[in-house]
Amino acid sequence: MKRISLTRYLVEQQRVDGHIPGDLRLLLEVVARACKRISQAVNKGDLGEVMGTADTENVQGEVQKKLDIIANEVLIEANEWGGHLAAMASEEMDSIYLVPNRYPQGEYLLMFDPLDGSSNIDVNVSIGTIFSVMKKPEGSPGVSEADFMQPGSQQVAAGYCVYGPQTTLVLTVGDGVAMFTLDREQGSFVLTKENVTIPADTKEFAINMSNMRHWAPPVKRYVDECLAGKEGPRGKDFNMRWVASMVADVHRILTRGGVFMYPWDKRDPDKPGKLRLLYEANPMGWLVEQAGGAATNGHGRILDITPTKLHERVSVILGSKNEVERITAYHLEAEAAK
Ligand code: P6P
Repeated sequence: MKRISLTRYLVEQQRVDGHIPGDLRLLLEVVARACKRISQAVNKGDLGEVMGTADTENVQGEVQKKLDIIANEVLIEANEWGGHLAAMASEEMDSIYLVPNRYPQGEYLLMFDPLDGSSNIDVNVSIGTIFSVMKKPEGSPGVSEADFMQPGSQQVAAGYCVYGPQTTLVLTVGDGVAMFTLDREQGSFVLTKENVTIPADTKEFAINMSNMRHWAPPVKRYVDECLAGKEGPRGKDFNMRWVASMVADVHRILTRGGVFMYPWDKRDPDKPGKLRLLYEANPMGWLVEQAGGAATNGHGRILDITPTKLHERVSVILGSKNEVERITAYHLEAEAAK
């Protein structure tokens, strides 16, 4: 493949396809540069005094890793002065971050999980940054949390950067999914895959099996059928994977298919799920849809959900279209039977 940089890909999306305005292109280049810096910090490991936990908790009540805080600060500092953003929201911050008055205000809202999967940091397993971009609603005076309460279908860009054996940025601006691998010698992201497609069928599912006794019946039914293998109703054997890092699990699904589930379970019945809608499920859901897959909460399309709060959680079932549709059908059958 001819070596096309992320910058050239975005310029072509702007100039040739008229797909993205210049401001959005510049914003995405800033996010990519921030991911490069996060990758450098992550890759230092114990050599960089960035490992281990900070003595703080985030809004989710989770103990923050030092790298969670570093990644959050890198994204804030890289983006606040550029003039493309009205505000940012992060898993690591209770409320939205308004662009300081000393900088020009822009029209975009940037949401991110600065370092997802951080329980894997200390054991050297892939982690990543997830980001989502929307436009601030027209005409709304100033900017507030209410401006972020838009369904995921309103995203104008979404992606993640996985810090694994390679550092790879995966991006959609609504024209399919492209993957860019970081060339450390050049210091630039190089296009290595485009028009990424998820096979509609799969033999691989991803779920944390230790929660089996807490699942709703439709999820249990689906997983039991997978475990029954070729002798069971599915007539084929399945494989299971669970990295406990959504970025790594979704990257595998974009690369070779599969289905990822973090469903509601009865451990915390009032919570719709563990994962967050604005900066995990929405960006990953759009990427998967753009690659021909599907993403639901078991009842309906994730990207159709209008959030009511910044850190809203959601049940997530995404990946190979035929499998997601099967699991969703089991949920709808169970509801109809009530
Ligand atoms: P569990 C990471 O903490 C995360 O938010 C996702 O990246 C991942 O898929 C999930 O939680 C793992 O959760 O309960 O298996 O540790």
